[in-house]
Amino acid sequence: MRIEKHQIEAANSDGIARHQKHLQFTFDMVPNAASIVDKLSAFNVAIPSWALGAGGTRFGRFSMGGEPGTLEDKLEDVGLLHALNGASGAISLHIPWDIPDNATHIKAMASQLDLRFDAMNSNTFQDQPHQALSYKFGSLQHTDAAVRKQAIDHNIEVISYGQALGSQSLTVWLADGSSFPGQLNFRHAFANTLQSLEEIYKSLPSDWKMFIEYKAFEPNFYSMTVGDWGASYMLASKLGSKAYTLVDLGHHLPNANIEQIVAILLMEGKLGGFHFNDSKYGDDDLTVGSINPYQLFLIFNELVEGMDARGMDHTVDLGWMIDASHNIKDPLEDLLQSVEAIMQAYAKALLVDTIALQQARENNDVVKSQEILQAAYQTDVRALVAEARLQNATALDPLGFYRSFQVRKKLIKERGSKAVATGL
Ligand SMILES: [Mn+2]
Repeated sequence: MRIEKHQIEAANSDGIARHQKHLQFTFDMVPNAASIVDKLSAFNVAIPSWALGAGGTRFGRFSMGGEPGTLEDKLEDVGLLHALNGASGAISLHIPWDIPDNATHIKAMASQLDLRFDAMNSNTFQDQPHQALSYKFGSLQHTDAAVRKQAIDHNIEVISYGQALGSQSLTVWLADGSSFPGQLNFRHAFANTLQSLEEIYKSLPSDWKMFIEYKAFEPNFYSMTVGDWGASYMLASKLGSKAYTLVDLGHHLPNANIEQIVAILLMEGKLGGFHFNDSKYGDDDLTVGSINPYQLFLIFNELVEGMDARGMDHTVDLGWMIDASHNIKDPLEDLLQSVEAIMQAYAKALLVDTIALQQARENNDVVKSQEILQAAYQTDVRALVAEARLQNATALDPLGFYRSFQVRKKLIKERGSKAVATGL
């Protein structure tokens, strides 16, 4: 199904007077409001193809009905989000869950929906039917060169699928590691991983980036071979200028200072991409901003400051993506909430008084420094985010439109109540 512009315009007319009032108030309070709206309207966050169906846990999975059963359906779902918020104009595909059998057709469909292809994701964390060798004991780290070769070849194949679609990056996340002491020679596992990545890197087109994602624990519970930003940074540095570290918010040990990690990686020119989600206990894959929105703001504060310090373009110089699992909510509603939380954190980071903050820091005025950040964080930026959507001719209230238009009900009618998306 598609949502037409005139349907959105009609719905917007209801709330426009209230919005204008709210916007005027915000413009009066925020000095650089107009430029913030421009930056917000240019900002996009990629939607991963695996987040469009209901996620599951080890214990169960509860389908929403009307889930996208094909790659075309997935594109259509992201197209719906983008039509509503104007900020979801990219999709990140996962191979083998989303093999584009007819790349020309898929590309044409994406361009109709105003979508581009973000990072391609390889999968060596599970075995596929008809796969010759098992990844039970790892992939790029494996003791057996034949298993490593199979995993290398898979990644190279993923690059070629991405090239056909116009993607320009490969994200490598490895489940490799060990679950018991003694199982693994840490040095050999790391060396094998580096050597395997070098093989993949050789096949990376000159205008592509390779993102190396780290994760502290799970599925392995004793050691993860790429377990933290240090390991990822080391691999990215050894590989070369096209390799970068990717930060996933849920992939740290509890209470890690993620904003500091982001700042240091950015300074070194080695932060490549970002996976947004939120968590309470571990890699919980919850809705962005639902548990700790202040941390999200502090991260964005470092992102904006660090990118500006290097003259980077906020919209394209880092890979922005949501990586979450929607277990009990309608995935599309959850994604609308996630994008909204990201836009709000970004907007708040843009209104930090950086000159005053710098001065307060130089004077070691701890109280003033904190006050400056809090003043930005506590500003109500919702009207600015909504105005950015209006500039893009999208919905004033995406979630409200989604519900009143009964999108899920229509999707169930179209695809059936038993339609299940590929993925975990
Ligand atoms: Mn991730």
